Amino acid sequence: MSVVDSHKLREQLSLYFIMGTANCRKSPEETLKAAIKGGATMFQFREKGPSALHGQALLELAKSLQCLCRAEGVPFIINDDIELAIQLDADGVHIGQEDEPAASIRQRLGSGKIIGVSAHNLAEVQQAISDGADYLGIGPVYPTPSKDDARAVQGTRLITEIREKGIDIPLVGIGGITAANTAPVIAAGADGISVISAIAGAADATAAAREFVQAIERAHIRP
Ligand code: 3NM
Repeated sequence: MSVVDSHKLREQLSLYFIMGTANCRKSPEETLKAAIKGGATMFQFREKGPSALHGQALLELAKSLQCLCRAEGVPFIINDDIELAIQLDADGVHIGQEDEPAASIRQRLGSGKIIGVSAHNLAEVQQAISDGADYLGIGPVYPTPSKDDARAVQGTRLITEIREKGIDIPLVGIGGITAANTAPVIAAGADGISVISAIAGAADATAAAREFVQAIERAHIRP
């Protein structure tokens, strides 16, 4: 059973920034600092790809990003690597469909940790909920440059369907989201949006995050 406060989690999911070294224009630390300064409310460390760090270098970077998050009161979530999350006492983990189910991860992490699951259809959504996921990542909403094995683009259809069925779990839309195309994702019923490239790849990550904050606020006022 999860003891995560879902009201607080919805707020934390508002602007959920994700990145690893491969995604950054500047250093990961500078990029994360800039994104948080601009208003990112949650962070996921996602170290993927051929240039991904391993071993001590991975641990050192994860610790330094966690330290930045702690200083700003932003939850620090680790993608996939449950051992690293346990070692660092991270605030949570995010897993895909290929990973160990949320229920057994919950036992290993202990109570009070956030578990997010990527889901791409209603069956995966229902399974993740019964496994005890705290929040879902639903995507790809738009075409994405950041995930080689992304599923078919699905727009906001699944988010709408989840809410129409009365499923109330906290969730974010992900995949190709920019400040300009944020509004339909929030209007469909997402609590927030998850972003890699539109912030990590921006010349000014603070300005990019600020644009998202404004777009999200506007979308809540005028759905
Ligand atoms: N998961 P960007 S799409 C990490 O569909 C990830 O589950 C997705 O990056 C999914 O903001 C995606 O650059 C990449 O499009 C998101």
